[in-house]
Amino acid sequence: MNRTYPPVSLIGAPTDVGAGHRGARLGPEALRIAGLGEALAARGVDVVDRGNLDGPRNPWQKPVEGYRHLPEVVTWNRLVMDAVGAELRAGRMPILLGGDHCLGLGSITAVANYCRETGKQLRVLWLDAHADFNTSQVTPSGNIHGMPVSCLCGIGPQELTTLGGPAPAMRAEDIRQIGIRSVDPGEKQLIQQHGLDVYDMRYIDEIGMKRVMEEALEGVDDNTHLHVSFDVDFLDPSIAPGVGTTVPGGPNYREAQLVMEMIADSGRLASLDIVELNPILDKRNRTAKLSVDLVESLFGKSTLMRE
Ligand code: 4U7
Ligand code: MN
Ligand code: MN
Ligand code: MN
Repeated sequence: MNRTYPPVSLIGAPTDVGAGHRGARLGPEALRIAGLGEALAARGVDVVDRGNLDGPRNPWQKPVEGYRHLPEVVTWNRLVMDAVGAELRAGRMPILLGGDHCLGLGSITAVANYCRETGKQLRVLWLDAHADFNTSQVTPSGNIHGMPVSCLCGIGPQELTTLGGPAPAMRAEDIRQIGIRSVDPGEKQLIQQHGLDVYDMRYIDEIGMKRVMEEALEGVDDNTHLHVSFDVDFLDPSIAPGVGTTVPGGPNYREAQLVMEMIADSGRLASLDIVELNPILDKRNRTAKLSVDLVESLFGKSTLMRE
């Protein structure tokens, strides 16, 4: 399939304020060194690297009332929301290089507002081992990278739920979560209560990744803005060791490739987050290189010519 892609902007957000390990702040550099920009350019994509956003450092403190580093997380997400929104309005596809997954909040809030302005339908694919649907009441860690999806749905501290305006950024039915295999007890109840569409590993094992992706992409059409939030811990830790929160039993290399290829085939990819890569825990930048490889598939790389 020969598809042309809109121009892409890489935006680095070197954070780990939302995480329980330090090191994800080095993610943007590791992705650059693994050749992300060059790989996209080699696929004929017009790509510009905007460099890194500059936000507060990680004060490395304990949670306060169920949140760790809430003020820093708010500031970073405002910066990300503004940067992502500016690229979208300039007709460019933002690729957010995290950084920890708390940034999904700012990124998707910007995307959701852009969809409102342009009348597009939002569909988020959340590729992750975790559902990231915790609240301050049920979180076992206080780490806000476990809360972006609930905040996007309007559940969470006011500073985060109203980042982009008074209404919640999205509805539970706008998101499909794929690869999930670690959900905390209170989080499980919330997911059920809000009716999130979760394709967990058991479901993937039972019906296979091809059908899972067909279901996740169902209803995606010309008017859809497809946002992919790729938490690298989605991948099985045997192929992706460079993350702070590994969970065994994830998608293997072939399943992950298929996910990306089927998203590419939809032709609707319009924005992307690559988050939670922790180079400190990686082996010879292997997880970063694999991420670049998967992004190439997202941008249409395939073994043979396909119709
Ligand atoms: B990630 C966790 F308890 N659920 O809330 C939590 F298992 O963005 C992990 O998906 C969250 O990597 C992981 O702390 C957040 C934990
Ligand atoms: Mn995540
Ligand atoms: Mn995760
Ligand atoms: Mn993680």
